[in-house]
Amino acid sequence: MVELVAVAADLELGDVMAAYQNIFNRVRVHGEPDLGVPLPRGGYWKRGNKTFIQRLFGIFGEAQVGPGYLGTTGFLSLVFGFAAIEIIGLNMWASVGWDPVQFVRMLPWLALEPPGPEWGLRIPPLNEGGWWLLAGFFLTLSILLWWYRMYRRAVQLGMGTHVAWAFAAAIWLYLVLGFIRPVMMGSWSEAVPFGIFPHLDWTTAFSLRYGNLFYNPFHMLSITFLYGSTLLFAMHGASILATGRYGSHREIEQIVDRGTGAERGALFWRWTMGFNATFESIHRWAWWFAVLTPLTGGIGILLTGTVVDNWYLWGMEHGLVPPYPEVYPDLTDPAVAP
Ligand code: 07D
Repeated sequence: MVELVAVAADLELGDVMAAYQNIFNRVRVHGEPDLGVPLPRGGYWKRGNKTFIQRLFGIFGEAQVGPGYLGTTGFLSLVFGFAAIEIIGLNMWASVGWDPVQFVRMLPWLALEPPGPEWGLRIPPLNEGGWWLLAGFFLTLSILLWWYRMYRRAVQLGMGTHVAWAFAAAIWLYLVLGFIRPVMMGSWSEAVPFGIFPHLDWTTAFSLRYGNLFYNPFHMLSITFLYGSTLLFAMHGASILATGRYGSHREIEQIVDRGTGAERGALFWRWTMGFNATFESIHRWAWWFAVLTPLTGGIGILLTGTVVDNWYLWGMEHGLVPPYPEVYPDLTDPAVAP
């Protein structure tokens, strides 16, 4: 086929290959919808077979939408997620006297706060933090069910469970912030409120209260992996796009051919930085950097207030931070101040 095109256009075969484009095809081929690989039926729900073609999606990704699979855990996860959002939303709406205009105007500032410190780990009345507990419970159930659904879907497809474990790393940080650390501190009031700006305010207040999170080595590590993830993503995305003209995204041919996109990409990085990840290992780099962001972050949050009360003073003690110059009066730990 390629040879025919080359002859017709009076071009060398190499020119045609080099001009290979993977996005800007003039012809869009529509075949039968792809329902996925045949698998033994696993689960109570029937596999969906509804699909449709959305041209716009085809520009960014796969044009075929569906078939989806909801399943029992997916369904229950949506139900509990909806219950959580409902509780959060209605509490916020109640807080502006059920005025729909104020609800929309003030939404970024509205909050559903956890119980006050006087309640410790006890269950307070609904309007004193009980709703927060209930919403948190439903949200956590929803997230855990969604995790199980991801895990099960991967197993059913005979895939590895890497996506589920990466999601688990994020859930770890979520649980540390909203459940594990508050339990260790003996108070729900330590947890994060629901709300757009309120949760950001909580973040700043947390950092200030515990002596500046920048001096927490696990916050440093988490930032390193977060920024590292974006760097790796950019390098990998750029490498594939830059070698797409040699078909580098068609992975299997890359293993057996010389002079392929993959080989050029690898050589490019050896030329420019002396070392290259392989086209397999780059995905392990990416996965680990992403997963280590919330994993190290969760450790940092867990240590705060439990093991270390003031990261600035901790930093001074361990030679990380220079003390303030003599011009300032002696610094007292705000936590032990009267
Ligand atoms: C949050 C957890 C998993 C989320 C899940 C999703 C739903 C949706 C929907 C209800 C992301 C569940 C939710 C399904 C429900 C509805 C509608 C993952 C999360 C499972 N920081 N900082 C980090 C930087 C400062 C502070 C991490 C940078 C200040 C606190 C990251 C800077 C202060 C905490 C990071 C900076 C401060 C963090 C987050 C710069 C005050 C954390 C990693 C340049 C503002 C968290 C150890 C992540 C953490 C965290 C980056 C500055 C406070 C690396 C770049 C000094 C309190 N900060 N930070 O993946 O882990 O989050 O800290 O200034 O708790 Mg920080």
